[in-house]
Amino acid sequence: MLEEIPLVCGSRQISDLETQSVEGCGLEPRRVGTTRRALRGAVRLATIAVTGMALAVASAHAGTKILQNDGFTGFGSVTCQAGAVEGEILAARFSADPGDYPFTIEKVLALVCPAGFSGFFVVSVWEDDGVSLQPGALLYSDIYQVTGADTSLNSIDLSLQNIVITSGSVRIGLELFQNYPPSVATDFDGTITPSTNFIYVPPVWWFSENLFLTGDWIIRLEIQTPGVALFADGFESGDTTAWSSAVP
Ligand SMILES: [Ca+2]
Repeated sequence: MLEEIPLVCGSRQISDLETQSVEGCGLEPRRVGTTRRALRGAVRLATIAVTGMALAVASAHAGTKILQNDGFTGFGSVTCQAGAVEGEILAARFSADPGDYPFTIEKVLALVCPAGFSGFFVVSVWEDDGVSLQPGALLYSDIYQVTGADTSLNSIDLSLQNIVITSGSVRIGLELFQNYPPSVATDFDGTITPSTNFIYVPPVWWFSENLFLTGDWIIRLEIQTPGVALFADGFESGDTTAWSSAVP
């Protein structure tokens, strides 16, 4: 069972664009003897992007969108889910607008907490039917080192993995590779989107609300959509044959 510890997050205005580097490059995971596929490769490092400003910049790019279930604005309180233990997966599923398909997964963003605590998450991407507790086919999985921060999101770059979603939903999971800390925060806006947030407590998937969580995971997905090619003047087409020079 997860216990909730209130965490004051973003108590100062997030306006500096300073990027924090992740410490511990090249550290080996502490657990030995595992046969996980993820451990055979190098541990990847999540970068830390500044909340708010960084997301605003990202969403301004043509064809790039942020999918999220949480309502965290970058200011105020969140809840750090401190009861999570090794092997549990904190997960969320996302759907895009019809016009956004097919989309490519660019980044997974997550509010890792508490600040200053480093650890390892196995980041997984599954197909998802948008309804079931069980995810669909596993599309990607690898291990990343993360560091908690209360003014920024960890950013996991999957843009080179060529993960394309042609329809339906996608599920993102962050599996703890050690007991808390660190963990992932949920929002504190008093709402939880039903049947969208998950906790996998081996061997069972749960909807978060059925384990008495009351906030959405602050896990987000940056996607590259087909978008619409725009000319510099903002028009979608360069065909001006139907135009008239006559003043109406
Ligand atoms: Ca919420």
